[in-house]
Parts: sequence; structure tokens; C-alpha cells
Amino acid sequence: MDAGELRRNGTARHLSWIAWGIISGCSLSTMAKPDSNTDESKVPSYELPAVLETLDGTKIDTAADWEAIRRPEILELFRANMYGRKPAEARLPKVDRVGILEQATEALGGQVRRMQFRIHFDSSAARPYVDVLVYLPKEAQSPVPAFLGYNFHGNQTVRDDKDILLPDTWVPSRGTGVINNRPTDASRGSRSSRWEVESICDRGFALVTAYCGDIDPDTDDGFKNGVHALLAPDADTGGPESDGDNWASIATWAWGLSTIRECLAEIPEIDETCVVAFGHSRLGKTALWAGAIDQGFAGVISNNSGCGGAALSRREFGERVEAINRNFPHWFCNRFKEFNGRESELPIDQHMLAALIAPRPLYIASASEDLWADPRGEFLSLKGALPVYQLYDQSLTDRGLEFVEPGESVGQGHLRYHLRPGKHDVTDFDWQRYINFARMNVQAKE
Ligand code: GTR
Repeated sequence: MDAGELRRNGTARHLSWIAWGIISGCSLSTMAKPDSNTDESKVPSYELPAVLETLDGTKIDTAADWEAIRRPEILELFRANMYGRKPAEARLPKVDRVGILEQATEALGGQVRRMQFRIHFDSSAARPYVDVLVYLPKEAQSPVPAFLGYNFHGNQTVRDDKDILLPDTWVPSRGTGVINNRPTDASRGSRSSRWEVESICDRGFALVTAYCGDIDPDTDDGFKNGVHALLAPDADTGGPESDGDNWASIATWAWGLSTIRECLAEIPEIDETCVVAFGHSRLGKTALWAGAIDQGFAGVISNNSGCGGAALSRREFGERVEAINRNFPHWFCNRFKEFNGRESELPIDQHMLAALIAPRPLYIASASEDLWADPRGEFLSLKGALPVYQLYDQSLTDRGLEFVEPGESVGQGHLRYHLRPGKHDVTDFDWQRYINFARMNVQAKE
């Protein structure tokens, strides 16, 4: 049994199917969970909502109409039914200051530069704050482009680097070296295989990362902490949040990612107009929604983001809407629960989320054994976004539009997909392709 797979799943329900897997002798990465389908022949026939047709039936055939009419309509459908609505600007916490905590001209054996800064939201509140870790190329003379992505258990998990600050907030207990929801030194570098820091910096990019729990702890605790605790009361209701379209964790993390991106304007070494949102799994769902709502991101990379991320919901393959809402009730807004077992009634599907990134570079990647995230459904979202990219003369047609074999990639220009052989993870295989893609499509200013 694979420890990484085990860590993905923290609930009693998951433990029951793990026990079932042990009894039946299946490997976790390939077996179907009791209430999920991983048989392609059992995918129901479905019709995707037309990405280029408005709710009143108007056909959209220009980039200008896409931007003025259909794009805002789709954004609103996702806000109202899935990710939830950001509170009014006046209620949101404002960045008070960005304080540099530490800088080193030589880190990781002298290969890169390191910097850590803290985003303070409110001068009167000690917390929450967000600690941001930056690794930079050693030799860069002008501002560099960057990959910006959250980590799951703290910045110290990215590299075994004793100078990285440990989070002093709640972290999930399943992380290596976490005791009583607090990270210890034993957690340093525990996720280093997921971050190709040296390759990223060698090839002229910065890596910027922060712990998602600094924005909102990843647990169903009623939105009482993280940045939710800083929200001013609603002027109309006096209460904290609206009901159906409440600002749930993925949307809150996405707002946090934008906030970090904006703060990069204060870091002269980084070109803040060339920041690519990156994320794995739940944080890949976050990167997609961040890129959709914030056109300041220069591109998006979704790694194994699955249900609620790149995978089409209507395929009902792997993780389904009901399972994700049951196991992670805090990720999506309350109204999304109305679609449990009723995916075909959703007014949106995830190809429309991919389309919201257009015309910017979008890379969606899957892993061949990660059936829970529905690799084919992730590919089909990219394909479903194509009509919108074509309005901007971008296409996916270098080798047709067929799903690929493990180890292969498909796409050209601003759209790319690959299917890495193996399980749910981020590896060197993925990063080498992401860096190549960004080198081709995201240029820093001279
Ligand atoms: C799983 C969840 C997925 C994915 C993953 C992760 O348990 O079912 O949707 O987000 O966690 O984030 O690692």
C-alpha cells in the first residue's frame, strides 16, 4: 500500500474503502471506490452546456462578445452554483503591509536565492498573516517570471532548508512530521519531490509558494478562522455570509492566490505581470478558479485537479459531486450540494472553467493511475474549451483531438495536456513540461 495515497484521504469513509481494498487485495491507485465508477463503458451519455451560447440562446462568435457577454455569464454561474461568491470589497480584509522577513543570496547549496515575506492584512490584528517563500534564480539581472502555487502543509515541506519558517497555525495531521496539528522540524523537505525548485530557477523562473491554511485552514470548521475571521459584517444582514453562494474554501484560497500575486509587485526581482498560477489536486482546483476570476494571472497549470477542477462532472467518473461534497463540505458553496447525484442538471461543466482562462496559456495534466481524478475527463475539459481559444486563433490540433497514451502530451500554442504514467502526484516529469510550456508562452519584460 502506498503512503502517499493514504494521505490523500482523511475521513472515516475513506478508511472503510481502504480496509475493503486490503481485504480484496487491490492496489489503492487503481481500485474503484465502492460508490464510484472507473469503467469507461459505464459513463452515461451526456450533453455539455454550450460554451459559446448564452442562457437566452444567443450564439457567441467573436472574442469581443465572449468577453462582454458570455464570459461574465459563466463566471456568475460558477459563483452562484459551485465556488461561491467573494464578499463585497468593503467587507474583505485589505493588505496592510508586506514585510520582508528574510533574504539569502545563496540557498540550497548556493544554487538559488531565497526570500521570505509576510503579508499582514490588518494593522490591529496579529493574525492571520500569510508567509510567502520565494526561490529566485541566482544570476537574474532583470525581473523574472514566476510560478505561484500553494503547498498543503507549510513552506518548510518544499525543501529541507532550516531557514524556512514553520507555519504557526493549524496544519492537517496527515502531513509528515506534524504533531497535534503543528508542524515540527521533521516536516522539512517532506514534499520536496513535488517542487522542482532548482530546475525552475535554473531555467529563469522564480518559485513562489505559501501554505493554503494561512488563508483558510483546510478543515470543515464553520469558516471561523483564517481570512474569514477578518470579514466585516454584511451591511444588510449583519451576519457573516450569504447562504447558497457562500464564499467557501476553494474560492477563498483563490482570492488569497490573487492577493499574493498582487503583493509580488513589491518584489523587484519578480515580474508580477508574468505569474503563472500552479496547483496540484485541491490546490489545482484553486489555481483554475484563481485564473478564472483574476485575469492578472499570465497562465494556469492544473496538476491532477480532478472533480471540481479540470474533470468534467457529467462523466460521473471517479470522484463525483456527492462524494466531494460529503468528504469536503467546506470546499464548495452550499448550493453545489443540490447537485449531489444530479450532475446533468448543473448549468455549467468544467470545460467552461477551462474556457475562462482563454486566451491565456492553460496546461492541464493528469496521471494515468489517478482514476479518482478522471484523466480523460480532464482532457475533455481542455478540448471543450477549444472553441473559446479558437476565437483568439489558438488551437489544440497539432495531432488531432484524441486522448493520449501514458507518457504522451497533446496540444500546441496556449493549450497543453499530458498524461503522466503513474499515480496522483507532482513529479519531475510534470515540472519539466510545465517549465518548457512557460518558457514558450510566458515572457518576462526585457
Ligand atoms: C482527495 C479528493 C480530491 C483531491 C485530493 C487532494 O481526497 O477527493 O478531490 O482534491 O484529495 O487534494 O489531494
